[in-house]
Parts: sequence; structure tokens; C-alpha cells
Amino acid sequence: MSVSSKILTLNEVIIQKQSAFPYAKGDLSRLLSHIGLAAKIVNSKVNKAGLEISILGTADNINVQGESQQKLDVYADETFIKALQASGLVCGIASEENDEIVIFDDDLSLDSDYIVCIDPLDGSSNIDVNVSVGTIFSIFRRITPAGQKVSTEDFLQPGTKQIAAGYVIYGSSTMLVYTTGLGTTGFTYDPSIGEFCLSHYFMVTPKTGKIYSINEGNYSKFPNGVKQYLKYCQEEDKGSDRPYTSRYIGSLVADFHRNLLKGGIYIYPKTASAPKGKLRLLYECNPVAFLAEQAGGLATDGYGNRVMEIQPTSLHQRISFFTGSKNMVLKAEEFMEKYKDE
Ligand code: P6P
Repeated sequence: MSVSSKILTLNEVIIQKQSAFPYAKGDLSRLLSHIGLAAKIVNSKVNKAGLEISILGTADNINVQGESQQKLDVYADETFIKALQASGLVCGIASEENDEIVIFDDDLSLDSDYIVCIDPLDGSSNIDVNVSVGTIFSIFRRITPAGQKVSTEDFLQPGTKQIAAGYVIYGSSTMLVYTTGLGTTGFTYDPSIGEFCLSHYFMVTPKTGKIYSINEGNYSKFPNGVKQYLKYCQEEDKGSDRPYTSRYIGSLVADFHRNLLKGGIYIYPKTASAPKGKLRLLYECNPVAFLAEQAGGLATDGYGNRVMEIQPTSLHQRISFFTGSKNMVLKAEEFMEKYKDE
């Protein structure tokens, strides 16, 4: 059996998938290609971070999240903003690194159809210790008429309205994983040719797994439902492959990507110190939820609410986040329901 040795690049696959949308003008395809270009630029900087001391460390600034901005956060934010504005396909973005929406008011952008929510460099506190980090993006059509400046209401759409979503993981290899609603597809960056090459055509996450990802340092602040679920994960039960394994990198993209491939659950629940949760709905939870569902997984807030159906009320809104293998999320929700008043 001849094995095709043809390399399919990101752009080729995007255009192939575009044919599934008969009325597509190619704008989304071009937009995804621009995101791929920005990812290559950021990847180059992230991979050399250890060599360019000037790019390591903090930018002596606190972002809207109250978090110390890393220099690479700022670099990644600026790189994606430039690439998205240069595309002429995006009328504005909501970024973790910017308090307010960034409006593109040049004529081409004003007339464009798309908006992007983005976490330019998620998990960036890990950069200086060489742990995988990622970019997470979510693409919607604007709801205000073209030709005028985009407004915040364009960004407060439920995740079910996403046109596309994806992440880039800057890890032992750099990958771009995205969906347009036709399954979750992964590309691995080949630096020798400077291209993202198809490596995971149709990613399907196992219905169950043996990995749970949560910051157990917050245990004392967890709702009792989470504590009881963790106890369930740690109990001996050969029939159901328990005890599970705890794996937590502290970088959502890295934890999610591993669980997507191997099966597992990632949980960032509400805690006493983060009563609404920590992760941001617009540019962390919604895009990851879209990818999870397209791969056969689930993404909820732990209380039976599908993440993608949550109506956003603010740009940097935080939610409780449970995502990964379907059966593991459902089991965790059973405990959350049983102990919901504790
Ligand atoms: P903690 C990174 O800041 C992030 O948003 C996710 O990438 C990561 O999973 C989580 O927060 C880590 O948070 O509180 O466990 O350090």
C-alpha cells in the first residue's frame, strides 16, 4: 500500500475545507492563514526566548487581569494585532492583554466581517522556565453593520456563534490546532520549510481517560463537589482504571492538548479566592470548548451549563471550566450536582 508522502500545508487544507462552504469567499481561509503567519513569528521568538534575555521576564506592567505582563505577552499581542489588521479581514479584536477592544478603523478593516478574541500567549509565566505555552483564538462574524467601527456588543456573542477557533502550542514541537465546525484538525510546524504541515487530520478525543488536570494547591478552596470528584479519581478501582494520574502543567493549552490526545479532564473550578473561576470565557474557554466538542469531548462550567451557550456579559468575564473526555466531564458533573449546596 503506497503511503502518501505528500505534505499538506495549513493553507492547502484550509482551502480544501473551504470547498465545504459553497458560498465562502475565501476570507476565512485567508484569515486563518494570517493567523498561521503570526504564529510562525511568535514561535520564532518563543523558541529563542532563552537566548534573548531582553525578551524574557516581566514588562513592568500589570494587565487588566491584575497579572504581571511578560515581555513575550506584549510581543505576542502586538504581533497578532499587526497580522490581523494587515489581513484587512478583521474589524477588531478582544485580547487578554488589552483592557478594551482594539478597533481597526482603516477603510478595509471597517468593511470587514470578522472579529477575533485572542489570548496571545497563554501560560506565559512558564516561559522563563521553558514550559509549553500557547496562543488561543476565537473568530466570529461581526453583528454590527460593516462600514462602522466595531463595538463591544460584537464580542459578547455566545460561543455557539464561533465561525472558527484554535490554538497554537509552542512546545517540544509547535502545533496549530483549529476547527471551523468540520472537526478538529492539527498541524505540526516544520521549521525546515517554514510551514505548518497536516499531522492530525481529524482529532477525536477518547470518551474517557485516566488523567485529571487541576491545581490541587487550591484544594482547600474547592467546592465540595470537586473535592469528592478528586477523591473518586484517587480511589483504587481496577474495573474503572482508577486511581487516575494527576498531570497539571499550569498552561491550559498544554494540559488541554495532552488530554485531547490521550483522554483526560481539565478543571479550573470556582474557588473561595476566585468565586467566578479564573479562566476567561471569550478567549480561553469558548475556543477550547469548540475544539473539545468538535473532537467528541465536552466543555461545561461544572454545573450542567454548556460553555458555548453561556451569554457573555463582559470582555474579560471568568467562568468555572470543566473540559475534556465526555464521560469524565459527565462524572465530575455528577459529583458537582450531588454536593452542589456544599
Ligand atoms: P494557576 C494561565 O495563566 C492560565 O490561564 C491557564 O493557562 C492555566 O491552566 C491556569 O491559568 C493556571 O492557573 O492558578 O493554576 O496557576
